[in-house]
Amino acid sequence: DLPSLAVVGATGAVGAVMCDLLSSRKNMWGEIRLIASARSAGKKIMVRGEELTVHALAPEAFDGIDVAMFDVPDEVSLEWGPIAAARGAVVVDNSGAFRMDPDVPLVVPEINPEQVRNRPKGIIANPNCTTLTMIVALSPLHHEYGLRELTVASYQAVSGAGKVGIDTLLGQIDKVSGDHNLGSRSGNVRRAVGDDLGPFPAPLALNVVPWAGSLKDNGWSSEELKVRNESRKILGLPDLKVSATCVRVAVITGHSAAVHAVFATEVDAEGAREALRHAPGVILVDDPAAGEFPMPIDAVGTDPCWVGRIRKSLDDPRALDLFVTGDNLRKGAALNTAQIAEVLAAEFVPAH
Ligand code: 2RA
Repeated sequence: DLPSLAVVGATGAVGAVMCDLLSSRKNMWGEIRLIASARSAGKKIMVRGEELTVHALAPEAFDGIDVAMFDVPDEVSLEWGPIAAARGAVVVDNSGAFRMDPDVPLVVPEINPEQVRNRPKGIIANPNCTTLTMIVALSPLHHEYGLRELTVASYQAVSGAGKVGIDTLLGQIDKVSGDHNLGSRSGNVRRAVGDDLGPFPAPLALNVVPWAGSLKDNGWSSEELKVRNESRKILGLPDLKVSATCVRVAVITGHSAAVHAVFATEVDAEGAREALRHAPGVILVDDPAAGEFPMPIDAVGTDPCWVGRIRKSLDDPRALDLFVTGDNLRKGAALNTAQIAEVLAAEFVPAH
C-alpha cells in the first residue's frame, strides 16, 4: 500500500501550492487528507483531479496518516506537531517552531537528505523561505571552496507573509496607480496608501521596507537570525559568520538575495559557474550582456533556485558576489516540504 499523507494548513497560501504540487508531481501517496482550522473545515479543494473536503484539525484527523506536512503558524505547529507524531505520523513542519531544536533535523533534500532518519521526535523541520532561496546555490560552492562567511541582503516578496500580504500589496497598488506625483514628496505614498498596511510596518507599494519578522535583541529581526542560524545548521557549519539584512519589496512571489560569500580558498567565477551548472535544484542564469539575470518575474512558479551575477570580489581573492532568486512558496516552502515527504515515502514502500 502507498503511504497516506495529510496536508495541515491546506487552505493557506503555501497549502494551496502544496495541493497543486501533489497534483503535478509523481504520485507517491495513497490517501491524501486535507486538514485546516475549524473555520475552513468543509471547504472543497481539487487534488490529483479529485475533490477533497477539508477536515477540521483534531487529534483523530491524524489516525491512519503516515506523513503529515504542516504549514501553520508557529504556535499551532508547536501544539499539534507532537499530537500528530504521537498518533504515528512523521511530521514535516514548515513553521519556525522546531527548526533549531537539536532533536529535529532541518532538511534540504539537495543538501542533507540523510538527516531525515535522525528524528527522535518524529518531526522534521523545513527551513525558512529566505534561507532556502540561497542555500541550495551556496552548498555546491561550499563543497568547492569551503564557506567561511556570508553577508546577505534579501529582497522578499509579500506572499512570504501569506495571502494577507498579497492582498495588502495589490490593494496598495490600486491606490497609488494613476497619480504621477506620488514619488516627488515625502509622505505622499503614505497618504495615498492610508492606514491599511496589512502585516507590514510601512507601505510596500513604490517602496522598500528593511524589515521582515519580529524584533529580537540588539536590533536584529527574527528573519535575519533565521538566515544565520538555519544556514549554520543545514550546512553543518556552527561557526559560519553570517550577517543578514532582510528587506521586503513590492513583489508578489519570489524571494531574492544579494550574497557576498567568503571562502577558505581562492575562488574563480568560472569555476563557481561550473559547480552551479551541474548542481541539483539550481539553474544558472548569468549573462548580463544579454540581459539575463535571476529575477522573481521569471522564477515564480518554477522549482529551482535561480543564480547569477557571479563575480569574483575585486578586493578579496577568496570571495564571490552573486544574486539568487527562488519561488518562496515553492522551493521556499511547499516544494521543499513535499520533497522531504517524498524522501520519507520511500521508507514506507517495501524494498524488492
Ligand atoms: C517571510 N520568511 O517571507 C517569511 C515567511 N515564512 O515573511
